Amino acid sequence: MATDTPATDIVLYDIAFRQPFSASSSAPNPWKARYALNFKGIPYRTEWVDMLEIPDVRRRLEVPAARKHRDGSDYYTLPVLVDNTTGTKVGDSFDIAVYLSETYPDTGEAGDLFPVQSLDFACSSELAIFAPPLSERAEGVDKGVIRDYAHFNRNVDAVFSAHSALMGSGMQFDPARAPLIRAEFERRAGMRWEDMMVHAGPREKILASLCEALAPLAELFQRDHSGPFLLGRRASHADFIVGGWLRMQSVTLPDEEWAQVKSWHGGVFAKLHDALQKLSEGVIRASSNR
Ligand SMILES: N[C@@H](CCC(=O)N[C@@H](CS)C(=O)NCC(=O)O)C(=O)O
Repeated sequence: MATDTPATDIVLYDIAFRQPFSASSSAPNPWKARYALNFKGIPYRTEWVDMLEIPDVRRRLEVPAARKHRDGSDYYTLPVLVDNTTGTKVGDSFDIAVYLSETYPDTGEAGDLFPVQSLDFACSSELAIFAPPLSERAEGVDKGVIRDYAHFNRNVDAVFSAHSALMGSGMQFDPARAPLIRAEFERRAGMRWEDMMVHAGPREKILASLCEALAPLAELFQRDHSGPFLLGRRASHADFIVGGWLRMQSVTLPDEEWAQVKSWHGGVFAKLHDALQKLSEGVIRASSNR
């Protein structure tokens, strides 16, 4: 596990791909949390965790698994946020955003992470099955606006997860660790890495399907033409939910495919991704020694 300077009381645990970690960092859920932290302007440092060490790290932190594997066993994931100023540990990106909003309501100039807005984006029922479960808290929150964001999170996750074969092959693991990490993915899927890619079908077809599935989401971004965010010039956690997946695509897709994604639907996703560069600085600055 590697630690970035500077030392602060708040630690974000993220997946270490290959060096430099800041450039290869491409797991969408840690990115959602990072954007939320940077939006609030809250100082923190990043702990980079090897993917195969996530279970140990989470057990050591005593943060229960947030997901289950298909065989029912615990699926340990990141991000985890440890806030030593309040003695709180949060093990889910959505819960982290809610925690930051509640614990640091007056921090940052940009305002609340969860402004009221209409987030009526629902993916098709075929894609809905790909949505990873949300945390108990996100499933159960009773506040109207947070519930809307949780619903949005689930639907955005479903669309991108259903097309994750596009990104899987481009994940930039440390070459020394890649065979072990691939073996772990093979164990989970019950098939060889190469077969997973073949099984998913031709890339052009997956790209076309993703483009179509993103059309209603793009429409939401086109409601306010002052852009680049859903609420025009004002960012919110909904933008970070989409932005986390765009970050993954920007790192893992071949250049020509990423260029295609950026050209879809009037370039709304390109504009969002570009605007979020400003909120990526935390990791880039904190990792400048790498
Ligand atoms: N609902 C959780 C999902 C977290 C999640 O699935 N994290 C992925 C990275 S985006 C992970 O840690 N994967 C590790 C693995 O597959 O071993 C959240 O929002 O934090």
